[in-house]
Amino acid sequence: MKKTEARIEPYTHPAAGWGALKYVAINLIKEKVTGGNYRTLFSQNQPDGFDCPGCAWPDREHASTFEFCENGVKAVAAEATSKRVTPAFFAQHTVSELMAQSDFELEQHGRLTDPLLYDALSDRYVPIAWDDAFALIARHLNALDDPDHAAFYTSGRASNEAAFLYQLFVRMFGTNNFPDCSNMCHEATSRGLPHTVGVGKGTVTLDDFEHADTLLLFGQNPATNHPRMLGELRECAKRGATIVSINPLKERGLERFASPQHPVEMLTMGSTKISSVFIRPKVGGDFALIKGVAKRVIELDDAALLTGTERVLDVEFIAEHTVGFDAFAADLRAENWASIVAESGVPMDDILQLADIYAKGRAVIATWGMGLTQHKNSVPTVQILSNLMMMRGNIGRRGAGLCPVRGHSNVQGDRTVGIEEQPTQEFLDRLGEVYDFEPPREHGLDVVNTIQAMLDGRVKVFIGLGGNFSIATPDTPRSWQAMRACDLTVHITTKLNRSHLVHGRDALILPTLGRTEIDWQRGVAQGVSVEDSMSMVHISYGMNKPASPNLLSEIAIVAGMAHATLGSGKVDWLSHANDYALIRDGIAQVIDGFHDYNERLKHPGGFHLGVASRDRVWKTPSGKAQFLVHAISVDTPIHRARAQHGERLLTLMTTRSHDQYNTTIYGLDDRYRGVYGQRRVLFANREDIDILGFEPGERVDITSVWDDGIERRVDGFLLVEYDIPRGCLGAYYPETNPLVPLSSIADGAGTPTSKSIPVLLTRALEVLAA
Ligand SMILES: Nc1nc2c(c(=O)[nH]1)N[C@H]1C(S)=C(S)[C@@H](COP(=O)(O)OP(=O)(O)OC[C@H]3O[C@@H](n4cnc5c(=O)[nH]c(N)nc54)[C@H](O)[C@@H]3O)O[C@H]1N2
Ligand SMILES: Nc1nc2c(c(=O)[nH]1)N[C@H]1C(S)=C(S)[C@@H](COP(=O)(O)OP(=O)(O)OC[C@H]3O[C@@H](n4cnc5c(=O)[nH]c(N)nc54)[C@H](O)[C@@H]3O)O[C@H]1N2
Ligand SMILES: [Mo]
Repeated sequence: MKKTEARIEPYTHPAAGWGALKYVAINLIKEKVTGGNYRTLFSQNQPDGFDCPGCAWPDREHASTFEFCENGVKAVAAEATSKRVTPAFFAQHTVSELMAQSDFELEQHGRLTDPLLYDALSDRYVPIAWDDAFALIARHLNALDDPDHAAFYTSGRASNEAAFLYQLFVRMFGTNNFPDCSNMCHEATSRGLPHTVGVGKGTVTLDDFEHADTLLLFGQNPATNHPRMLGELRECAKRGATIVSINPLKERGLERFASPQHPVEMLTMGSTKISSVFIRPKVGGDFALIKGVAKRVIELDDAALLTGTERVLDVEFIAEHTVGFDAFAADLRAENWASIVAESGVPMDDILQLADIYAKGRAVIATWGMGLTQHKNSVPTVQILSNLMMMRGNIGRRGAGLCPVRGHSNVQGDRTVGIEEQPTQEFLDRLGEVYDFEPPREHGLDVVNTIQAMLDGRVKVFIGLGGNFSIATPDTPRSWQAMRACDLTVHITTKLNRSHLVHGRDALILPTLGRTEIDWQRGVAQGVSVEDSMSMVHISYGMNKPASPNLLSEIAIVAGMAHATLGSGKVDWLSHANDYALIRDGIAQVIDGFHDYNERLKHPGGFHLGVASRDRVWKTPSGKAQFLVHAISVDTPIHRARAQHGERLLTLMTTRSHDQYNTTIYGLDDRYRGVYGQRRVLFANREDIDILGFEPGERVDITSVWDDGIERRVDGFLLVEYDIPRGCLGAYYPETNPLVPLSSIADGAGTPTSKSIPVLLTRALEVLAA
């Protein structure tokens, strides 16, 4: 994408609409997508096309109308680019030279074409034959004293088949060390929900959106991150449903939306109002806010009892399906309003308004994203939200339910098929029986613990199935030190990224097919399957010619590593790579819900995997949904830092711009927030800017406040006056990852607290020096 001039210019149009189409066009031209590949855009999310690699939002039956979405088009264009990073490119550039390029520049070089080995003498990557690469991996793995000295990362684009084969290989090798991107993402959901409703997944499907009358959207920016969700919200708004956005920022895309699927709306420059109410907690204030809403629901129910009007609580649901309600209600009654207001940052009137909306709703859906999951108290927050929904029986009923909105297109599926560092004994038993081996029983390492183990010399080999580990992770200097301490780092990848440059003593880049590409095995085009955010499983077939004849599929790479490391005595790895149906047969035997997997994938749109809580079957120890009691925490690192530094201490949340996909930087604009041509910006409230004695437009350095004596700072951020609550700041990830301390994690989930970083600002050193 051409760089735009750096400027700040508030955006005044509806989200999507013409703006989106113009951007889409620019993108396609930028990527110089070759003629034939345009058709891929029209096969996206179609019954016989490929699953969009953009996000995990589901599609309507993989329906007849082409679901046009800017996010998907960018993801597809990025994969279908005609630019190539060949061995000749690496002959021209040393790794040190490439390190000086930005993530945006690295992304622009295009698709990797050949397997590569790092050569320390010349500081360059040089070509290596596939078999030699597999042999090198096997040599390193088999030389370890203990299989736990290796870690196997997964990013959420890997298909069910690739992920299942990968975890089988790794467990046969002997470890449960499966750090994955969910550890940094929706882990609070996956770890928190099982304790209340028994399953760590959402309970709704798209059909429920047709019947909901109230939608509560917590901590999400769908116009950028899940644009197809806006289409669904537009329908809800048109029907008259009440949509509330609960977010410190008033995200533009949640105000008005012009649907690209509806030409009339586009032609008339019309748009649909999405959210009618904006509730704006301070960053990290959701737990207290939801507790306040729940407390108010009890008060409203008390009043109803007195006046003899309809109860606000769903007493039947509570009696039949839940345990722990009395303790929960007693705790809510005892909670004081002053602390709810102070800790949520939401005025009392707004809390009452939200409670009223919730109490009036006959069918309520609660959705949530990273705004809830990347804080220290994220597990209690997800749990109290689930409890709030249980108070009125809003789970397992038409038009109502829990809707965590996942990120990567198959992040949910990867967990389902075994990418899990804390597997259940039941899963391991089944896996061991079906494949005739004794799986490792000890729990493995998540992302943060993997980095710590590398720093301590306990993990020496890192293998990454996709992703960009060294820059997506927190505490960048520590993460880099960790990667560089490894004996071997391996990346299975489509495009060049930072992690390839921050490498171990030996290092391999293994280029793979993207999801848009035809995957030929022995003359038969193979499909792979994925599970979306609403537990629908469907098949995906690539359409494009592979970016290079020397690419292997992820499955073939996993099979190659496994065959070289373990031999094919127990599992015939290579025949699994020749016919993916065999892998699906294995999944069907090991994991519930996948019976007749190959057959059921033939159904257009696939099948629903089944989620017990959706059917009001509670897989908890008591067999009931559980109300859980948690206090509002008033002694967090942020509270302690504020006690020390007073009003100068601010809470930073790190988020996505419109022109990035996680660590992949497509461009330098964030148009709905009015930012162009730059990324090092810091959104701040005007009063805070004034109190600190700065001016908007000045450059500042950001330092985190942590108790381990390590200085964590990033420099030269442009201060932008923004409509954000007092005491809060916003900036983009991954530039701000050096500020997130490795040990700052969500209790009970291990998620880096990338939306709750205590920081101080100082005038930029570069400015002071000038
Ligand atoms: N184009 C694009 N699409 C993507 C991605 C991408 O990078 N680019 N990433 C994918 C992935 S992996 C994921 S996980 C999803 C992420 O999608 P989202 O969950 O939307 O993630 P973010 O953009 O990080 O942050 C979301 C929102 O949280 C709000 N927020 C911050 N702190 C708080 C808080 O304390 N409380 C509340 N209530 N809100 C808060 C922010 O203002 C922001 O609007 O998107 C997926 N889709
Ligand atoms: N500060 C801060 N940090 C965060 C977050 C935040 O909000 N703030 N968000 C967190 C979240 S939600 C997530 S999910 C993680 C993301 O962490 P990751 O999943 O590790 O990162 P991505 O940027 O999605 O990975 C992009 C890379 O994947 C590779 N790739 C793309 N497509 C394919 C494919 O089909 N196959 C293979 N093998 N490789 C492919 C490309 O090389 C590309 O460079 O970051 C987390 N980090
Ligand atoms: Mo994510």
